[in-house]
Amino acid sequence: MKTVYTCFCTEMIHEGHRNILRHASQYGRVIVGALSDRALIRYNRFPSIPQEDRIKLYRSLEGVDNVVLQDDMGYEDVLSLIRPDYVIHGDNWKTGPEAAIREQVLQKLKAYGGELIEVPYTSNAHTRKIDRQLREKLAMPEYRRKRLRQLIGICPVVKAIEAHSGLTGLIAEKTIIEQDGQLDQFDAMWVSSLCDSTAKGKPDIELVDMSSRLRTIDDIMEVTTKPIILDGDTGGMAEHFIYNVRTLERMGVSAVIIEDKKGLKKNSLFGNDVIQTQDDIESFSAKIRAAKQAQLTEDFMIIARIESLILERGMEDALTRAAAFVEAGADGVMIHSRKKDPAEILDFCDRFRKTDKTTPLVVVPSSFNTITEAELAAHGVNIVIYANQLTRSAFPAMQKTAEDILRFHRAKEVDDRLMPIKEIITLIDEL
Ligand code: SPV
Ligand code: MG
Repeated sequence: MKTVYTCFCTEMIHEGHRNILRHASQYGRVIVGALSDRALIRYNRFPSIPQEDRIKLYRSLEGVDNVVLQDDMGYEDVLSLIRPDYVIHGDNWKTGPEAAIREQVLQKLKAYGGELIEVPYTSNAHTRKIDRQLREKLAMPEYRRKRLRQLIGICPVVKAIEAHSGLTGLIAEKTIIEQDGQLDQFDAMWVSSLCDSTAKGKPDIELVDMSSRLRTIDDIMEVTTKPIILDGDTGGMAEHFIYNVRTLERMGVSAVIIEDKKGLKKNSLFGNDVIQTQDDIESFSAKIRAAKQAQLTEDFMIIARIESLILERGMEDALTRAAAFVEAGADGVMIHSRKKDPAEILDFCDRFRKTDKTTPLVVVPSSFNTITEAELAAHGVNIVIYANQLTRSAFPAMQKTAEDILRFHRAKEVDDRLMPIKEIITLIDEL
């Protein structure tokens, strides 16, 4: 008997999936590939039920003979293993980032004489509603909050990009690329104090208060589902920080990173060019301890950011602080540097990992930007934050447009580099 293979990534079955199965069973024995969690998060959306449960769900469906785990978005490995006579898929993958995967499947099938069957993609009010419900579920605080910890468990390295508005949130949420037959996207968002302040035309000195920062987070949350890491600056007074932790948890923020500085905070990238005071270990540890005490969920993370390398206090100081802050209850450590050379960051990571194999490590490669995510992961880094690149790319583009409109007394000359009105209006989802 012939075999037919199809890959599912859903956790709610609708008539589109049933239609695929109905068609498939006309050609032979049906094997369904369940896309693994690891592959799924690179592809379209985060699973809200574990892969074991998705496998069980697919097994229970009429017309399914067998279910296997597909651990890669590309079909190369699974097709080599199963060598099905047919692969069946909806025709929606002919365009968009998935087109490259389709091409790969066609090549592979051609190589051994298999065939691709494409059925018209089912899109109606009911299937669209199910898709929307699945997405909305992920935006709920109880799902969003725990997603960062889940990602740390699944991904070799979690990639976060800066967001400071609904629009930048949408870019973080929706940007997806295809490269060498794989799809990729960001895992999380970083609500940077620098970019949030800059967007409001204010300096990065904890002048933009928590109410305003919460407003920014809410704007981002309204239109996204990915987890949020808040740049909490110094955390302020411990007596205030504990209340803010509760608020952030309730909203569904996944983590707050606070830095071991006190007094008037200046941006770290100034280093010692400005006066910045590091908090002492006891006082910062007490702040962490109080916040961990106040926290109500298991999901939320309080991450301690160490400024010793920024302030040139030395590696030993950084390592001593890291151990002390973990001891005080910190759920992760962020180490920062403004050197172009990543050597001191890597040295810290290696030495930290000698004694601590598990506490998540976070880095922000703004200055040491030659290093890749894979290299950082190889040194034990769990989260890489691209902290300000969206703001730094948008700002000069807007400035140049404004200058050119002034120069030419009309907008025609700038039009070529603008996103068409048609595109910008479709960027925003309507209910
Ligand atoms: C931010 O993005 O606001 C940060 C990272 O705190 S840095 O600007 O590098 O200090
Ligand atoms: Mg900051």
